[in-house]
Amino acid sequence: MKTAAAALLFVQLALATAVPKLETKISYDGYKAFRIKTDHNTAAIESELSRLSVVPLNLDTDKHIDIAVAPQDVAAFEALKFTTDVMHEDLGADITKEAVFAPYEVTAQAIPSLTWFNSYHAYADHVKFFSDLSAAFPQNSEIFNVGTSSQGRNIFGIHLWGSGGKGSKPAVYFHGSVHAREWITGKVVEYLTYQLLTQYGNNTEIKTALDKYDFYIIPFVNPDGFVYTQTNNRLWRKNRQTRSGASCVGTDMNRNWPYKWEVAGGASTNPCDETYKGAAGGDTPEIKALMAFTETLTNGKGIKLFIDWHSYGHYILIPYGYNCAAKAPNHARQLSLAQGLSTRIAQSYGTRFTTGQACAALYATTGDSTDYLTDVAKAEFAWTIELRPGSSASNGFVLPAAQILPSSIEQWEGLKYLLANV
Ligand code: 0X9
Ligand code: ZN
Repeated sequence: MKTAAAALLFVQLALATAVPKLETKISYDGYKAFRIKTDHNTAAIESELSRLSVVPLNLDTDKHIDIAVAPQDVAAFEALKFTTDVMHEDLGADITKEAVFAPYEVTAQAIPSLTWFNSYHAYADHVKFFSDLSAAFPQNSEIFNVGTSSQGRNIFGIHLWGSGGKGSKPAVYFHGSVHAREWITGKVVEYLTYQLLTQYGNNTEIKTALDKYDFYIIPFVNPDGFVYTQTNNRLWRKNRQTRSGASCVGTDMNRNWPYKWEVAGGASTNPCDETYKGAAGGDTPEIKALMAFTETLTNGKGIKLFIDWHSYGHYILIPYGYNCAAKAPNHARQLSLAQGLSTRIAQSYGTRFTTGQACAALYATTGDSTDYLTDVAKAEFAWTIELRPGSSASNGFVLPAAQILPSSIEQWEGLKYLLANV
């Protein structure tokens, strides 16, 4: 099992120096982002980096280290002569471009227009998009709430159903935006929802799928974090929960699910770290609400397929994360289905997704959603999908808006394959 202890220490040190504690908007203007090839020298490279003001961007640091270097340290970093690719010449400039949100338009039929997928949007508009979409298809959808976030926002979802009526079929269940900065996930989940609803009436393949499954799609399971990325810090990951006695804000919701939460090595116990697991499994209001909702699905018609949408890296990850030796009973079937999905995704634009067990293919985690969904909630398939970009991209969490549609289309093609074969 790979542990991320060294990486976590690095993240902690780097954040301590790079991120001011003030509640002002953090500027990444002039930050240059690099992907460093590690060649098995991760620890040595991290030790050099600890002397510079850098913001770490990835956790799978034994393969490569992605960082944004503060303007004053770019020259010193380049003098280190690591083997690098540039991810952002100027991260702040790319964030500024990304924040140009196109106006929200609806069609004559009162359905949101496809132009929605040409840009990112403000959180309030996402909420409106889903309520408008649902209002346009009242026979097949409704908005639901699973509870409230630590700052009191609704955690909303959209429920889709087909000819069997509401709640009559096994669940296909999606979570988006658990990590606040992974903006592409909300957009892709929106596109999948949009296609399911708008094509139900005129596409047999989609009608068959929606007649067979109830879909429960929660596009923003971490609304506070998402809003914070739009108001204060584009690179925020965790929720926004404060804790007495802790000077740092936020818990990594993907380390807080109470299954094997107590196992050491796959999360941090330091509230200032990016992978802080919380003081107890399920002690974040968001995960509490999601657990209660998930239980209703398990106790209802059961969960056929769960996908937790993340970015970035191009991965389709199957359980388990907490221990590389622990396999789901249907491990071989999950792997072959994931490989089939990867092949189908590549057919649209040649995008290659790596498939494998989460622990081995990426790194070990404890308290992640898919372990809980597999073991406690009894989902037949519970996966993490890490969306664009992949390893050769000149960007990371700040994915150009021009990639929203291609990202969405390749996943839509993949989802159709999954629904026909799961
Ligand atoms: O670390 C995570 O929570 C996920 N990656 S991300 O870069 N989006 O933060 C991966 C979770 C998948 N589980 C394991 N790798 N065990
Ligand atoms: Zn993530």
